[in-house]
Amino acid sequence: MLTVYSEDHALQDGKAELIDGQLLPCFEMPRRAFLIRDRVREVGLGEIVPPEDFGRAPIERVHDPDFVAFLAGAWDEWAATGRTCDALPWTWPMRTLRQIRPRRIDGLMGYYSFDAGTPITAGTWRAAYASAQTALTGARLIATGEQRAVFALCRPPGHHAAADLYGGYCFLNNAAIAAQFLIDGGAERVAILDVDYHHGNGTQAIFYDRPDVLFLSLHGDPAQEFPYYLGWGDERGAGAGEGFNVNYPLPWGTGFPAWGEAFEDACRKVAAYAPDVLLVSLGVDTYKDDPISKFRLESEDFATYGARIARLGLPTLFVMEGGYAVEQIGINVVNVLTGFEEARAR
Ligand code: OKP
Ligand code: ZN
Repeated sequence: MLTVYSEDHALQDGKAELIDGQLLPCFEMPRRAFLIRDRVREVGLGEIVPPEDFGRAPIERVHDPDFVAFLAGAWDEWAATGRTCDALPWTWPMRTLRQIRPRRIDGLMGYYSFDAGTPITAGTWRAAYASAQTALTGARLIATGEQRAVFALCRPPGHHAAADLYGGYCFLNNAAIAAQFLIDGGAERVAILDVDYHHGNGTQAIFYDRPDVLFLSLHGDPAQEFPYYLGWGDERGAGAGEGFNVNYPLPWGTGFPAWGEAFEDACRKVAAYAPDVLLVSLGVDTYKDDPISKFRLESEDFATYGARIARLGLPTLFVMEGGYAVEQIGINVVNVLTGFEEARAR
C-alpha cells in the first residue's frame, strides 16, 4: 500500500493543551507521525510519496473561506500583539452572548473553536495545509484508479474540525476534504468509517444533511467522553441526509468483543450503501494503553479489523486521525494496514 506523507506535519508542535483542568504537554505531537512513518518503512508497507499541491480551492469546498483565512493568518495576528507563546482560546460566544465575529484575535479564536486543547503555533497553518493536501493526494490516486488503497499519513488530525470550527487537535477536516474532492470528481457515494476513539463531530456536521456521504462513527459515549456535545445514537442525519449518519457510542472499558460487534454492524451498513470509495478515519486511540482514552483494544485487534475492511472489497483511503500511546502507535496503525493488505491478497 502506498503512503502519502509530508514532513511539514512537524511544524505543528504545540507546547501545551488545557486538559483535565491543567495545562499539560500536548498529546498530539510530531513524534506520532515520525513513528508511524518509521514503522511503514520497517515493515516495507510500500512506497512513501510526498503530497501534491491542490491549493486552497478543495479545502474551501468544505470549510468557509473566512475560517480558512482566519487559520492562515491567526499566528501572525497573535504575534503582532507581542505574544510569543502558543495561542489558545479562552472565551466563546455561548448562550446570552452575541454571535458576532470579533475583530481581535483573542475573540476570533473563541469564535472559530470549540475547545482549549488545540494550540495555534507559528507552523500550524502550514502543517494543517500539508495534512489536507496529503488526504487530497490519496483521494486523487484512488479517483484515477492508480491505487486501490492508500494510506494518507495526515497530521494534524481532522475529524473534529467542522466547516468553520477547529478543536480536538484538528484544524482542517482532511477526510471530509478528501470525500468532497471524490464527489466533485464524479463519485456518487462515499462512505466515511470513523474508528477513532473520539466522535468525529466535525465530519458528522459537515455531511449531516447529505445522502451522498454516509458517515459512521464508533466512539466513546459522549455522555462520558469528549466532545460531550455530539455523538449520540439518535443523531441519524437531517433532511435528505436522514439515515446517512450512524453513531455507535460505546462505554468506557469497551474491549474488542463489543467494539468488533459494532464494527461488524457498521461494515454491513457500508456494504449495503455500496459506496464508490471508502474512507477510513483511522485513529488508534482505541488501544488499551492510550493515555487519554478508555477502550481496550490490543495490538492484534487492529490487524483483525484491518482484514475486515479489506473484505468489503472497496477502493479505500485510510486517513490518519488520533492515537496517543506514542510508543505503540506505529505498530497499531501499521497493523491495520498490513491486516488489510494480507486479507486483500487472499
Ligand atoms: C483528538 B482525536 C479528555 C480531553 C480530550 C481532546 C481530545 C482530542 C482527540 N479528558 N481532549 O479524536 O484523537
Ligand atoms: Zn481520537
